[in-house]
Amino acid sequence: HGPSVAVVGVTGAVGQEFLSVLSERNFPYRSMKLLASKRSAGKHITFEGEEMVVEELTENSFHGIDIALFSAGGSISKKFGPLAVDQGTIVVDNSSAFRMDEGIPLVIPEVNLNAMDHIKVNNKKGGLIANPNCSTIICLMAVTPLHRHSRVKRMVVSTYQAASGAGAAAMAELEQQTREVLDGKPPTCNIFKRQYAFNLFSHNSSLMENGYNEEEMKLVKETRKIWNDPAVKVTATCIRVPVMRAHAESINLEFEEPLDEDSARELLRKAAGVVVVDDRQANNFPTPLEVSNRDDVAVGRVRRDISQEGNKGLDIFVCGDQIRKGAALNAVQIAEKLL
Ligand code: 11C
Repeated sequence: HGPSVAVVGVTGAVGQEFLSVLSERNFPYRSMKLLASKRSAGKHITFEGEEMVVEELTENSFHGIDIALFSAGGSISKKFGPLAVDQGTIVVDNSSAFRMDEGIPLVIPEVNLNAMDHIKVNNKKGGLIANPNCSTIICLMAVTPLHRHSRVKRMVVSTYQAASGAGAAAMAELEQQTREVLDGKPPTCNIFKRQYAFNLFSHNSSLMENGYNEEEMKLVKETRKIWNDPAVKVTATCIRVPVMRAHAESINLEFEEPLDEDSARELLRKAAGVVVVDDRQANNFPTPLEVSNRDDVAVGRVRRDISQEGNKGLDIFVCGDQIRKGAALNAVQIAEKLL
């Protein structure tokens, strides 16, 4: 019983995490197909105790597949996503290819599950659901419980983003560079073309005409779409830091109605998928290391923004595993909701 499932991009960092999350959550599947580029086809992967062979992704890969989890980059999604949908497959796409397309639901299950109400797995019609960018997911997991209570008018986000957001090769390069620098050798700079270990730099996505990079504009546009609130004001600065797999975000909020810090903490404590780590006495707050390999997004440093009038501003600090809730877990949760 259960749907037939395909994982596209299975050898990547998110692809591997898809398998871990599917297995950990006992996702009910009838069959599992592992797909990747020609380069990776033929590799052996052990999944749930069974040795499986990675197949090459082709136009015919989706025959009889109910749900396909895609994480192989935007161009692969653009080419193969619609082909899969035509064959009756429901695609959950982790790339940015379709996120802003009208009619494509952009979903964080805890936030806007109703956006995918019309997509069902058993009518064989196919469909496409987009997984938001990791920075957006981690941010909105923390901010939405507050926004539901008192509408957020404006949000200023500053990110500290891990290597994993740029893929498995970037994670490997961070490790390699760290060793090289400690050994007094010149660091290997294949991925970001600069020293990453013991450094940080503005996010590597393309700069746009307005001076923002793509990652920053994703936070702006995706928030508006997910909240279905075109008026919400968002600005962001995205920075890559030498952390392995969890993003951190400092978020400043301006609310329409007053919201004090105790009420905010209470709302966050009750929110699904959120854990509050906010111990001022011990100076203990969320860290990327402590949320790594964890499902929940951690929130702390909850405090009134003293620069805003009338209890209408808060500052928070958020950490979330980029590969897990930022990508694979969110996509698997979407797939679960389809069943
Ligand atoms: C990062 N968020 O951390 C990026 C990577 O739109 O899915 C994912 C880009 C995307 O670098």
